[in-house]
This record gives sequence, structure tokens and C-alpha cells, in this order.
Amino acid sequence: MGKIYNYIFEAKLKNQKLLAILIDPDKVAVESISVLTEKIKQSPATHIFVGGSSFDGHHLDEIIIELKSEIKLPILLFPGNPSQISAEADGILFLMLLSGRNPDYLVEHQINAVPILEKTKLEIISTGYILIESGSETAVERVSKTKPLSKTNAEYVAQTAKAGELIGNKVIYLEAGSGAQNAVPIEIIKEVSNRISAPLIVGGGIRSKKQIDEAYAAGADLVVIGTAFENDLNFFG
Ligand code: 1GP
Repeated sequence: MGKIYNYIFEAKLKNQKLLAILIDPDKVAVESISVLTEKIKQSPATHIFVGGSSFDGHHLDEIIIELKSEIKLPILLFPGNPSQISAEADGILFLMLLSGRNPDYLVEHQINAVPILEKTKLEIISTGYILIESGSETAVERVSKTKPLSKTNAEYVAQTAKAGELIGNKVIYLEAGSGAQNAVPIEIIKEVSNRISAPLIVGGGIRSKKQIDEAYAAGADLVVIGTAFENDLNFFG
């Protein structure tokens, strides 16, 4: 496996927790990146994710080039569709929407992404992506036209995550959706983390340091913060 994945995997083995700041290119202008990067440098972030559900990729390269000129953290694409691939990033979470039954997000987009990916040197990290119900409809649900898994059936979520691992996903991403009303319940994080040996990413609706710590304690290896940082660049103090 590549350098980025090895780092995430080793960190899991050492119980060293990781944090990604998610940047939605739709919500940032290239000119304002330097303000963001100053704050990111002062934060405990270990990774930067770039992506959004409906972004069309128009200034993605510029945003990533600007980010890279200021920050040395690995930049991973977190794409909603193949138009969000940039050769300027370091790697890509190659997502398979395991919670949904829409063939476009299970395999079609991935097939269409291959000719684009083959022209890049991106490290490709196969990621089983599981959307959990979070109180109201999220952008992922709307765009992917899929239903999230029930937040009360931890066993089924864990079974889904395990199936992803058995299929070959290298990481599992438990997602409540960006700006979600409620984050992924602690019980679900615990159940999934006990069931899989792959690194576990948790994100969506996490708005406080207490929630970040609770997610880590339940078994998350990497927590993703998007909206909370977007709304308050001093979120990390
Ligand atoms: C979304 O998990 C990420 O895919 C982050 O969610 O914007 O709610 O932090 P938030």
C-alpha cells in the first residue's frame, strides 16, 4: 500500500488518533485559502480532505495547488463524483457507497473514474462509505438518491462495514452527512470498530471537541471536521 495509507494504518496500530479538516471547494475562493491555511497550521489536523457532494470541480486544481504551497499535510480527495478528481492532490478516497443500493455509487462512477485516475499519480485508497441516518435529509442522501442506514441497528451497520472490508475496502468511513443534525451514534462507532480491523473514519455533524474525543474513545481512528471549522476558523483554539 501507499505512503498515506501506511501512515493511517500504523497510527491505528499505535492508537495515535488522526484528524482531517474537510474543505468543500464550493464554499471557498482560491483568494481566501491563505486565511484557511493559517488556521489549519495552528490546528491538530493530520490530513486535509477536499470534496463535496455537488461540486463540479471547476477550480479544484487551483485550490489544491494553493493549499499545497502553504501546508505540508497530505491532501486527500473526497469526491462526490468523477469530476472532482485532481492530479494535484496526494491521494483519493475511492468511495463505494456501501449503505446505498444505487449502482451509480456502487460501481458506475468508479468505472468512469478509471481513465482519469490512470493519468494521475494519486494514491488510491479503497473506502467503504456508510451513510447513517442523522435526523434530516443530507446532501449525500439527496445527491446519491440513497437511504442512510438506521441509526438504531448497529448490528446491520457493523455487518455492512465488515462486508466492505471483506470485499477489499482498506478503510471504512462512517458518515452522518456534512452539517448533519446528529453525528454517528457512539454505539454504532463501537460496534463497527469492534468488528473490523481496517482503520475507521468518522465524520458528519461533529461540532465540539468533546464529540471528537468521544468518537476516538469509541474506536474512530480518524475524525473529519468540516462545517464546525467552516463556521468558526478558531474552532481548534
Ligand atoms: C462530511 O464527514 C464530513 O462528509 C464532515 O461533516 O461538515 O458535518 O463536519 P461536517
